[in-house]
Amino acid sequence: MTSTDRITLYYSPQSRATGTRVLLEELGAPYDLCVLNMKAGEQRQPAYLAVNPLGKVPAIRHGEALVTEQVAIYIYLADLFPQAGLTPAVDDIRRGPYLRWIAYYGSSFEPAVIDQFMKREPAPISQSPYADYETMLGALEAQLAKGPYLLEDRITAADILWGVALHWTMMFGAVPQKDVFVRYVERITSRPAFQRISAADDEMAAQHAAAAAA
Ligand SMILES: N[C@@H](CCC(=O)N[C@@H](CS)C(=O)NCC(=O)O)C(=O)O
Repeated sequence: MTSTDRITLYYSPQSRATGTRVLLEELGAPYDLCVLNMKAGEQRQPAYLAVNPLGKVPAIRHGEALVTEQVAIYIYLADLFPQAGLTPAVDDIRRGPYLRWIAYYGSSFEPAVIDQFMKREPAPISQSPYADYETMLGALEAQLAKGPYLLEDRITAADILWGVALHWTMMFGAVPQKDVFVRYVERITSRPAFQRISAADDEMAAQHAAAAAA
């Protein structure tokens, strides 16, 4: 499989798939969308459950390879287009920290944010995958304070993941609008790729809402 083979992104606007589309644009990757109207429940239909049994987006297909889970998708795509410069090479000293912060998103940040948003009692610290919400967020804040990016001077795919994620989690009030997060999000969302996809998402989301209501 090569980077010239087109990628299919299973997509729904204003969802966790948005960041993957932004990444594809940043990478200059050739891709097509397979759009699901989640407002109409298409993600729970058998056709899509055959792609991702969880009924969640994003998912990508690249030739025979089907990849679900944002963490895997970001690593896969950024490695596929090394010329875009968004991934440290395997022998780069920054590779470890890069993988660390991408994995941190899925393993620690997401479960913590959902518990926080749902006002759920977290598991005791020794059993929780993320210690506790404040510690989890504090470690991220300390890293971002070194700025301007997660790996300090160099933007990577990890920043697209985190910039987009902090954008929506702050919007929903699941993450506090601390200066360091606000400035970081602004750095990512002001980029042309995010601006383009955000505008396209607004339009697509309005069409989906109208179609679901009809
Ligand atoms: N663990 C998955 C979670 C993806 C996820 O939660 N996607 C949401 C979109 S924001 C979804 O597809 N929700 C549709 C549903 O469950 O009905 C990942 O990181 O890719």
